[in-house]
Amino acid sequence: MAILNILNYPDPRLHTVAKPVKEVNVTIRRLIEDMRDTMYNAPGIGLAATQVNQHIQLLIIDTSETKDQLQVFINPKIIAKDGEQIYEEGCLSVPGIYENVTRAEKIVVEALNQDGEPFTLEAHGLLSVCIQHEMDHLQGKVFVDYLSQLKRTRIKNKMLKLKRAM
Ligand code: QAP
Ligand code: CO
Repeated sequence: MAILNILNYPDPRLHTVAKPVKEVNVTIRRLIEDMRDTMYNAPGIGLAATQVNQHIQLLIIDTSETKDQLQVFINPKIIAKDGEQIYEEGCLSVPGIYENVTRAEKIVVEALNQDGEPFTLEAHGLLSVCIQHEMDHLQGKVFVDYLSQLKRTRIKNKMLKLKRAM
């Protein structure tokens, strides 16, 4: 069991674009285990490899109450989206900040699971928001990038101030 370091906004490494995973091997499976421990420890409901400074297309999610329903998405692709929803989002890389973001209500996503097998999933509500939020990380995008310049600057300064106080 290993708890990985989570990059904090405004770390420039959070804007790295992730590369596809070529092979779901033992190295990837070990990273998934460490990301799972890191997410449950935080605690969080979603974590992208980008946030632990691994720039590959891998994300994990568990939106269950019981924290025993881990979902792994490798090389995810959104093949359909529909509708709109507004959700107050947070992020383990932007601790203490929660802001409304508008996203698609329904998505259909294709990905590989931890065994390298392809699957297709239709997601709504929180799970849909979470997948879209984590997939943004793989493109180097953080949810605060959807906010106004003014809000983003305030959040940036707050985060830098917190870091200096540590
Ligand atoms: C992304 O975020 C998400 O500020 C996952 O102090 C969040 O797990 C998608 C967390 C909301 C959809 C809706 C945040 C933990 C966890 C914090 C998280 C904090 C401690 C965030
Ligand atoms: Co996040």
